Amino acid sequence: MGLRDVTRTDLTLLHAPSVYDFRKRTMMMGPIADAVPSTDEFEMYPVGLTSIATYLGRNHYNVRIVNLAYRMLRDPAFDVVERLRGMHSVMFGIDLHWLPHANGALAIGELVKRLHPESYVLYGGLSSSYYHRELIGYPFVDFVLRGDSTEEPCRQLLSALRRGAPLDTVENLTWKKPTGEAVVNPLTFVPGDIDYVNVPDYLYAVMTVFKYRSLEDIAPYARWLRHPTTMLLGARGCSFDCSVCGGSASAYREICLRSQPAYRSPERLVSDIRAIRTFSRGPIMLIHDPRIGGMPRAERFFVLLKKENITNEMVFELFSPAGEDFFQMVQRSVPRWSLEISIETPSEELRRLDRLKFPVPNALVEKTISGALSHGCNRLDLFFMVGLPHQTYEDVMSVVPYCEHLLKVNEDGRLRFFVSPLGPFLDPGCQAFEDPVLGCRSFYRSLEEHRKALLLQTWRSILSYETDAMTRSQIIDASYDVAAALNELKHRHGLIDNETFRWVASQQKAAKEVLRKVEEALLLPEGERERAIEEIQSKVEGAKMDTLFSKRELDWPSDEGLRIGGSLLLALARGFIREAAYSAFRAAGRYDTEVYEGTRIPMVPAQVQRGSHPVG
Ligand code: B12
Ligand code: SF4
Repeated sequence: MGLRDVTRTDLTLLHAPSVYDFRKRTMMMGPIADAVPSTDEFEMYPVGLTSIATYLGRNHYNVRIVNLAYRMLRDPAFDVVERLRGMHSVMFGIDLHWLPHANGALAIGELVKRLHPESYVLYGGLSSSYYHRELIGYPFVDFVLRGDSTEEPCRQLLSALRRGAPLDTVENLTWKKPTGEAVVNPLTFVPGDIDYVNVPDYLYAVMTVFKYRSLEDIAPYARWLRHPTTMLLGARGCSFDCSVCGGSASAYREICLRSQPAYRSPERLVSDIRAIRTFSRGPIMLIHDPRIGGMPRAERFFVLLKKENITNEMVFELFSPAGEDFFQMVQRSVPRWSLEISIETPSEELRRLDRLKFPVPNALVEKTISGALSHGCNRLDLFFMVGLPHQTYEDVMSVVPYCEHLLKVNEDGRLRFFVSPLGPFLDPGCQAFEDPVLGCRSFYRSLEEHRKALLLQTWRSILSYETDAMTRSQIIDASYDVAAALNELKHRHGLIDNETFRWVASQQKAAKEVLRKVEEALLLPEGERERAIEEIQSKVEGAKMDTLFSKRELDWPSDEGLRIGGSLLLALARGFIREAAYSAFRAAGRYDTEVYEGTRIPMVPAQVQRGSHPVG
């Protein structure tokens, strides 16, 4: 043991862009990322990378996160190969959580193995868990860690590798023997709650900015420094079962063997807020409806919130109607709060057929909206979706008169509307992917098919499914048409200014035009095709953003930015002392001191878990 052990990186976690060579390719992916903070390269990494890093740190492993996607977006000259060549790590972990990373995540893994054949390559995340058997078949993949909670299995894996111990006791691990034979260890690490770890661990992220003197490696998405929205993870898993969601109760049952969500306790959520407040005045969003873990948990959370006197704007989601009592409780607890509600469609019948949130009459949806606004809700964002099973073009367009109807009684500008298509892929593991009877036909099933699809250059070809009511072309037309009509409605009612209205309208026009031109160019003979594509390349880049609505419309009213003050400096000082102690323990060869001892709720008996996966 010695200096080498102190400085050695045990695990480097890499976040890849959606498509590896996106900077060289002409791609018209469509408005797949309009409703999220990222660009269409999905540069945001899963929050769980911070919890893996922090948990392993507590066990004295040296871990680093590198957001390659963000780096590549920010700097056109950023040389991925050279950067990776210069990194040395016992293991490289790559997240393949969101399937739209199928191309980039696999390409980065292949590259890492080529540059560092002596290092191990590990994958994890929801999509990795779903496709673990297929994934382990790629020659450059050594390990896949399955499930929604991999901090402890990751520790077990590093520990076994360090000691040269057998791998068959590492929980949730898919691996291969030297002969190439795949081994699927049981998925037994399914913790009952998520209090055992800091997730997300923003202070870890801030600390590493100083430790590695690099903000780019850890920045979550391109606009974050100006609009630092942070999130609280209320649960892993969900109690709802929307048929098009790969994070639904049934999908988690299949993929993660989780019988019920793992909640974060109100106490831990409030301590997460305290940590966030050391560096941010910006909005804090709680992922999942605060009520999904039951009313007592929600009530406790709001009681604790009240005691904290939080000045940041709090943003909550609702999955079902709420009444007076609930809104009074929220109003009493926080001075500034907003809501996000995704009813997906104004059609009550579709919500019921597609097993979506708000499976109730519209009257109850409307009562919930008015209730929230009359109890001080700062802003209420209402989301709709295009491309649902059984949803016709007319159903999609009915969003516009419905929004107009809602504006008649909520006209002070706090109610906002957003519509976006489901895509680019139907989530593997969701009911609509697994069972075509529910109204979706998937063009791509395997991981490899999705990887290749991402190279097809246009939204029409990349979109992985059609429904019993709309073809891919109809989904595209409906998306642009409804967005154009909604843009006009918002302008007419003063919800957006002239500049935003004109910008979005011109972006919509440009996007449709460019999509048509790229498709025409792709039909040309070789030689001519490349020339034609090159000519439109700059237009493609310009027509990628804000084609349904402007990303600025999603910014919260009290978007106040970062804060550097005494409490942050104190937290950093504590962090550095902790880091120094971890290094000393590493030098002394002391690892694995804080192993998990919580309760677990395994879903099914071990013999069924082995190889139980539906695909691969
Ligand atoms: C919160 C959330 C978001 C947040 C992201 C927050 C974040 N940075 O993580 C926002 C709103 C930004 C978002 C965006 C998107 N999302 Co989303 N999201 C969710 C949601 C509601 C919860 C996710 C969650 O609970 N995570 C917690 C756990 C599971 O993950 P974690 O703690 O981050 O990581 C643990 C494990 O996943 C694993 N792991 C993850 N990465 C790695 C890497 C390695 C090496 C290892 C070992 C392990 C590992 O270990 C971690 C620690 O234990 C789910 C729905 C659901 N109920 O799951 C959808 C969900 C995950 N999202 C989904 C999708 C499709 C998207 C988008 C692509 C949508 C779009 N077209 O814009 C974008 C992608 C954004 C991007 N990359 O830039 C799908 C994914 C389906 C699939 N298999 O591809 C889901 C399942 C449902 C849905 N349709 O919304 N999302
Ligand atoms: S879309 Fe439905 S199933 Fe998926 S996380 Fe949201 S409420 Fe849960």
